[in-house]
Amino acid sequence: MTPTITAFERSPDGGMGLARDTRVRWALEEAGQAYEVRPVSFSAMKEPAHLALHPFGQIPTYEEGDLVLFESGAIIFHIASRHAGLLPDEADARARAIMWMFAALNTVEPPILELITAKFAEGDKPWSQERLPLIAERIRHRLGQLAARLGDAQWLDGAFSAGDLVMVSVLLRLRPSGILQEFPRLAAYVARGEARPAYRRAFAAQRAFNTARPPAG
Ligand code: GTB
Repeated sequence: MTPTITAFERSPDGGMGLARDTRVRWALEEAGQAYEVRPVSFSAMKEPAHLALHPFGQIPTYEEGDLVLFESGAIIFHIASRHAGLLPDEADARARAIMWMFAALNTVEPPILELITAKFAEGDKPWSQERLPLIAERIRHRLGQLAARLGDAQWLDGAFSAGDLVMVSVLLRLRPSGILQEFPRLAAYVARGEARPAYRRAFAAQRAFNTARPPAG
C-alpha cells in the first residue's frame, strides 16, 4: 500500500528542504518506498479533519491503510523498521542507531529550535539580542561534543542508518545561522548526507512541490 504523507501546501522556506516532510521523504527514498504527498494549508492544519490525524495541527503525518502516524521521528522509525537499509540487523547496532535518532531529536535539536524561535518569533523583544548569544553558545557546546564523537568517521556508528538520517536533518536547519560551518567535521558529515542519492531525490521532490504549483490564493 502506498503511504501518504502531508506537507506544507507551500513551505515558508520556499523549498529549501527545512520543513520536516523532507526527512520523511528522505527515509522513504532510502527505503525505496513510493509515496504520495497531500498538501495542507496553515488554516487546514487547524481544522478537525487534520487534527484527527495530528493532534497538534502540524505536518508531517503519515497514513498507510488504517495506520496514522505523526511526529517525524516516529514516522522514520516506522519506515526504518519495515524496510531494509535504515536500521542494522544486528541487535546491538540496531539499538545504537535508534539511540542516535533519539539523541538527534532530544539532545541536539532542542537548542537549535530554541535559536530559530528566538530569532523569528522573539526577535523583536527587548531581551532578544542578549538571549541569542546564550543559545548559540549552548548549540556550539553540543556540536563540539557531537563532532568529538564523530571524529573522522563517515557516520555515527558504522554504516549509514536512520540515526544519521535524523541527525543530518536536524543539523541542516543550522546552516542559515552559520554555526554549522564552524564545525568542519559536522559540515562535512551533513554534506555526505546531502550527497546521498535518496536525499537528493527527496530534496528535489519537495522543491518541485513547493515551487511548481501556483501559490495558494
Ligand atoms: N516534533 C514534530 C515532528 O518532528 O514531526 C514537529 C512538527 C513541526 O514542527 N511541524 C511544523 C508545522 O507543522 C513544520 S516543520 N508547523 C506549523 C504549525 O505548527 O502550525 C517546522 C518548520 C517550519 C518551517 C520551516 N521553514 O520554513 O524553514 C522549517 C521547519
